[in-house]
Amino acid sequence: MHIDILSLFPEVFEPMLSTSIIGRARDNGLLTVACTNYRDYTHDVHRTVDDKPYGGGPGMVLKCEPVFAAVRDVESRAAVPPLRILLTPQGRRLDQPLVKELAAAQTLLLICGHYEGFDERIRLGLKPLEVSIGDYVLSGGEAAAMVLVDTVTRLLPGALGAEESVEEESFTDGLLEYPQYTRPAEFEGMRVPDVLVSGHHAEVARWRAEQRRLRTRERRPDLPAARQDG
Ligand code: 9D3
Repeated sequence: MHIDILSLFPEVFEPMLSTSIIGRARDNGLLTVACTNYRDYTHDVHRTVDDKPYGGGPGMVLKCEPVFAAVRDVESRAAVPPLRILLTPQGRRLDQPLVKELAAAQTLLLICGHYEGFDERIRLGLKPLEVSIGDYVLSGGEAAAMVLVDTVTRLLPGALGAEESVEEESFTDGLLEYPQYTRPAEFEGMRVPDVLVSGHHAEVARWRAEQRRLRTRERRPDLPAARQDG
């Protein structure tokens, strides 16, 4: 997969893109990422990317010209037309089914704003899929784009090692994880449950399955998996 990210702060992505699973996916050639600054597509001396809203009101609005120019330039160099994604609080909420849809694309183009809104003609002219990562206010689309890249990368074939893949399986059954412990067997008066220390594999499995059901019902009654009887 190839991902282009357009942003006023392209430098914020590099550390997370070079670390852990995303870094390894890039090293292994499963993923390429390119970050581009809208400011490189301005022509005035102040390199203006935003302006006051028509009709008045607070804040600034991201201008059409640098966004369209950046999108067109990046796409002109792409092998296939990318799936255009606008990161916005008004978008479709990102969840694992949407992540799966996005992971099926060959190329993604992520369009980030910062502080300000987008000129509406960016939506009208570029017809992007609009995506939100949840109902809270971010300072910009960059953190949301990073979340999207992370979640999509995990689904690329070969991105996860064998051990990590098992984890992936257990989340897609819709239940929360069971509690985990490592040594020491007692820490500040808190003991590891006897069943885990027992070495009784069938009982460990039963305890973990039970803990997952209890946790899901207690913490996430909204999840479909919480409604299963038993
Ligand atoms: C408080 C400002 N709001 C009223 C003018 C509008 C607003 C504009 C831009 C609110 C947040 C932002 C910046 N957020 C994003 O660009 C963003 C976002 C988010 O804030 N929450 C969840 N998902 C996303 S995706 C992009």
